[in-house]
Amino acid sequence: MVVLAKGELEQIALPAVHKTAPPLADVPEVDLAVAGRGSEGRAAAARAVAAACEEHGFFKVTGHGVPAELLARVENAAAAFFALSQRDKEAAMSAATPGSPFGYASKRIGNNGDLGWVEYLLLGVTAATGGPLSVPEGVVPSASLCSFRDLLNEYTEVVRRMTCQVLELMAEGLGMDDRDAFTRLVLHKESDSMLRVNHYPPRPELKLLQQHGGGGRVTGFGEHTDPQIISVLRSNATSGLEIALRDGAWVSVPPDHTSFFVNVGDALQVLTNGRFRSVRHRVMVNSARPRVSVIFFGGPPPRETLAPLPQLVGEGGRSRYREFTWREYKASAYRTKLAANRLCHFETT
Ligand code: GA4
Repeated sequence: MVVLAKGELEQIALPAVHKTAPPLADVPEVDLAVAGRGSEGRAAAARAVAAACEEHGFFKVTGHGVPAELLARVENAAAAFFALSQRDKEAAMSAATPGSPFGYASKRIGNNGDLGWVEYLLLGVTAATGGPLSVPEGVVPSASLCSFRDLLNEYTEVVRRMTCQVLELMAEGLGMDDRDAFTRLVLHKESDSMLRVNHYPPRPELKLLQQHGGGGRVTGFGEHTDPQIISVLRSNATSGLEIALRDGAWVSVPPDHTSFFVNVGDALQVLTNGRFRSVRHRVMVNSARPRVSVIFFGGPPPRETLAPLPQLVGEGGRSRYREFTWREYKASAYRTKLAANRLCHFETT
């Protein structure tokens, strides 16, 4: 643990990681433009998606068609939001969407004492909660915040569509007859999907610690798997994301602000009976540059029953997970610490 900063909320011991993670040399890549060009391109893309989900639970998406201009607008609006005073951010977003855990928060992650060098916005983006922001009077110009929320809504709709293309490729890559088995859950009007905007401020003093051979690495967001079906992340050009390989070794993911990165979540590991791997990942703080990331989490409706899909268990095959609802899984996940293995409580014996 290292204590890095002064000030009331900042006098917290942040989890430190000492070993530098080497870069992942061959990040699996799927080009959606190629997938759109004829049946051979599509079949190849579907195979590549499935292979990446089996090996890492992680891959990069290029040729996604999301306009660079939209990505830049979201990045700039997020930077402008996080540049507001602490008081303004807290006040402006406390009413973002009623009910925990939505809104603005700093350093505290979840409800069970996890801390990270990060501030973030967490928004429900289901049909029911994706409404406009309510801004307390006299805090910040309401027009700018409302347009920020509008922009995030616009971004969400575009990314949700792209996410569904990826989910279809996953189903095809698994050889499923029902190509919509995953998209149906994320497109459902009660789908429990979320958008997260993270800001990891730089820590210039880490450079000095590193030069003196000390543990100059601070955790922005501690290691965890995502509970949902799929997470689709886009960040600025600052490094920080790391994933754990099958053997538990950590590797860093070279940033690419023109692409998206996809994580398999716990729910998809269950639906595929463990064939796809929910990837353990974390974010380390950069010493020189702020990192801003925006993540769309595609989740099922709360009442949806999750269990390995029969076609993926096969006749006479063993189901590795018992049946449960997304509501049940989410409640259980929110009672855990970030690094916990959440799925083990749902495994069959
Ligand atoms: C990880 C994925 C999403 O960011 C998130 C996170 C949530 C939170 O930040 O409040 C959790 C975390 C995430 C997993 C376990 C619980 C819940 C923090 C935590 C300790 C919004 C989500 O759905 O699960």
